[in-house]
Amino acid sequence: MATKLKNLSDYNFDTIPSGKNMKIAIAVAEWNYEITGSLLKGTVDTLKKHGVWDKNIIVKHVPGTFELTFAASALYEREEFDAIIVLGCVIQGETRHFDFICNGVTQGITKINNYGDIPVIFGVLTTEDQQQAIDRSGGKHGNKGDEAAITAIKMVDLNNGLSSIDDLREYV
Ligand code: DLZ
Repeated sequence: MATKLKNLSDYNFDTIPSGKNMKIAIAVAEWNYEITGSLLKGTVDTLKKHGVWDKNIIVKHVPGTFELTFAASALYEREEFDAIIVLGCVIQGETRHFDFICNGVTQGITKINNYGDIPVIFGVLTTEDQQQAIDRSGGKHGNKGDEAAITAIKMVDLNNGLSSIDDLREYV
């Protein structure tokens, strides 16, 4: 029996912390822009829906998903943002390029996350075909951009809480 896929945009609004005062940078790949443009729209709309101010959402475009690591590192170095979201879409082709780009970006973004300073949220679709990407960028499986926005807000809230020793007690 096929497993029912979770709609990426299904969540309980009331359980999400307010994004007021959060400053979020988004790096988005231009490759497959019919998909990544929809991811970007979902991300920005959802951030705003949860209180992140327009002026605190910064968007930077890069040529392809492989360049997202550089963009995230450069944005991280600015020390201005509470979180960075990277958005891309890699679709399986006939060559091994898919594997190299996917490995490159996942390892690159993981490395920045290992610093434990600010969260970098992985909003990259890695699909077998165009239809799977359409289904996950505003189609029948929701929009991974929504999910990236919610994850960013939750992680910033977590990170802010960790600066207080009282909040740390919850974890021991
Ligand atoms: C070259 C390439 C290929 C074949 N496929 C994709 C893709 O599906 N999604 C994507 O975002 N980018 C792709 N690219 C471009 C690479 O990410 C990168 O921009 C180039 O290799 C230059 O570094």
